[in-house]
Order: sequence, then C-alpha cells, then structure tokens
Amino acid sequence: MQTDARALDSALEQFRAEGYTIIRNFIPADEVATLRAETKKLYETAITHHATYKHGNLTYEILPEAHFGARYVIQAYWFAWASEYFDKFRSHPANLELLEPLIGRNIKQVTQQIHWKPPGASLTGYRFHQDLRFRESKEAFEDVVRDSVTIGVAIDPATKDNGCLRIVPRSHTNGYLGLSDNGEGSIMKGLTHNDELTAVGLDPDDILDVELQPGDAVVWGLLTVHGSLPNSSANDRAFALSSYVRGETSQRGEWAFKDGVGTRLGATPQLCKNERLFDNLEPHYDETKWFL
Ligand SMILES: O=C(O)CCC(=O)C(=O)O
Ligand SMILES: [Fe+2]
Repeated sequence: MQTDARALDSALEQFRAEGYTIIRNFIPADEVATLRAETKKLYETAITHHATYKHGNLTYEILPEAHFGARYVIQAYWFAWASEYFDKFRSHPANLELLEPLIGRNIKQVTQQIHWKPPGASLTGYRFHQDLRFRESKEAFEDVVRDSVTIGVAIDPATKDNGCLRIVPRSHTNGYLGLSDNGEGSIMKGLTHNDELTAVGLDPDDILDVELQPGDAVVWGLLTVHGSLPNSSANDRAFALSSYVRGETSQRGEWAFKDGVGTRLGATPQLCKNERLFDNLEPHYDETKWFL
C-alpha cells in the first residue's frame, strides 16, 4: 500500500464514520500486471467446467451454455486451493497494514472471491444488500459486525458502465435492514428499486459509484449497504473480494495472518461461509438452476 500514515488514518476514520473507504494503489503498480495475468489464468481454468464446480471451499460459478447461449464464469470462491499465487495474495502486506488497526495481527479470512462480469452474460448485477446476510452462523463469532472488514480490489478498471460497486455512505449505522431478503433471496436476480431503499430510510441520491483503477481497493463492513448493476459495456469487470475477521473472536475462516505473519492454507479446508462444507468435500458439479 503506497499510503502514508496520515492518509491511512483518514481512510480508517472514513471507514468508521461512513462505512466505507477507497484506497488508491492499494496493490503496488508493479504487481498489477501479474494480478491480472493470474486472474486470466483462473478464468481459463474455471471455464473448462460445463457447470458450477465445487471441491471443498473452491467453487467456480458457471452460467451454462444451455441457458445463456454461451458459457460464462461469474464467480470463483476460494481459488487459493487452485493457485499458489492467490494463496499468497490472501496475506499481501497491504492487507495487514489496513487490517491491523481494525482487527489486530491475528486474522482469519472468511471469504475469498473474484467476481467477473463478462460482456454478454446477462446476469451480472447484485441487488443492494448488507453482507451480514451471508454470515449464517452468528454464534461462531463474538461480534461479527465489529470484527469484520471486507476489501475489494479492482483487477479490471471498474466503471459505471461495467457495473462497479455502488455503496450507500453511512448506511451502516441503522442495523440490519433486510434488503433483498424477499423472494428466494438470490441477490443476482432482478434489480433493486428505489422505493426499496427509501422504505428503509435510505436516499437513492446518496448512492456512490465506486469507480476504480486496477490495484485500487474499496473497503466496507458487514452493515454497509452496497450492490452493483449488470455490465452494460464491452469490458469485463474482474473484482477480488476478501472478508477478514479478528482471529481471536472467530471460529470461522482460514488463517491469513498469525501475529502479523502471512499464513498459507493447511491440509484440509476450514468452515468459512458455507456451513454445509463437510456434507461433501469431494469434487462435484452443482447443476441447480438458481438463475431460472
Ligand atoms: O461484485 C459485486 O459487485 C458485489 C458483490 C457483493 O456485494 C457480494 O458478493 O456480497
Ligand atoms: Fe456484498
């Protein structure tokens, strides 16, 4: 992170007060080409699967050709199991620099995701929500809201046209709002209507489009209201999301740092976000048609 101590302090102050902050050049410029090349490699591995593929926590979410006219990868989860580069990336020094003042030097990672929005794939938007809805086991944490920080790193430029993240500043101060909990709960089906925001006391005019250059980061919390629009441009939007928790107060996640030292994955996966992980640890395809 090429941020001096004063700039980091003001970023942390904004994160606490407004529920988000943006850090330019979070990943040093000379590392960005490698990050993009490794992401491309990951996409090429994922696209060899005809349907959503799972192996432990590793997941490649596929939109299948039969329904979408072409095959697309829209998400990868826990690709650290498939890539040494991305296992190391979990404990990039920039992460510690940002996280230590917030959650200390013993840090676990609960999510590791890349979201692509391939041009032509129709289903690439995320309705407005708070990520707390994705932490099923609240008992596994002493205070999951207090002790969680999510970092989103732009791999491709993120613009209004290609569906950059959108955040509602200060939306983290009123508790859990239940946005997008209606229907079957998939946040990728449909769009949020303005009246859903006004109904919970949010002003659609406050929505901030978080436009980023590769290597820039946006940081948010489990109560920060956010979402994104589908890609309407000809350019993909690869975006890496990692959610970290304070190690001492959390029974979920893979260690990322122990006393500030970067940690690699162990021999077997840990419970992270998928509470049913141990039901089936073997490689398998999941052909559930959630998108219908
Ligand atoms: O990739 C995005 O634009 C947002 C994704 C998101 O908010 C989530 O997966 O919780
Ligand atoms: Fe989210």
